[in-house]
Amino acid sequence: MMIRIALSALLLTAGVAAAAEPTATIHELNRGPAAGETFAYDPALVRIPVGGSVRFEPTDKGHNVVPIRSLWPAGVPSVDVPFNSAATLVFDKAGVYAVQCTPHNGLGMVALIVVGKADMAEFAAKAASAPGLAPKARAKLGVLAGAADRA
Ligand SMILES: [Cu+2]
Repeated sequence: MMIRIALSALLLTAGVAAAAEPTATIHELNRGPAAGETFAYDPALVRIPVGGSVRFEPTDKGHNVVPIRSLWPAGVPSVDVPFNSAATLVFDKAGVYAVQCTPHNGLGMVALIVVGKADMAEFAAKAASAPGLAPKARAKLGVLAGAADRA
């Protein structure tokens, strides 16, 4: 499945997915890359150019990918990668895209996709005050935003 995230349209373009290599791949894991970490996207931070793509790989079962709506660029349609499904998302608009796993966001299962040039300080401030975020999710987003800022 390939989902193209555009300013005004969400297109299913499965034919393209077969042909094009994704710019980055994020694995959905029960055990994170860090010692003792559970339920994580790996890597949890990717930077891609505008028009780049991210493949979500259900390496372990029981995870999905949905936007954190308060931390999603304005005007960009929502995405929803169903449980246990591989999907490639194409990002056509610069910005910072925060996603989470529905059952595990409270455990900090979130990821950031930074597309093109982005103001990470502005994003970090938004993440610090965004409503409805679980403490671990908010903390992880802050760490990821800091890492992106230094990259
Ligand atoms: Cu999960």
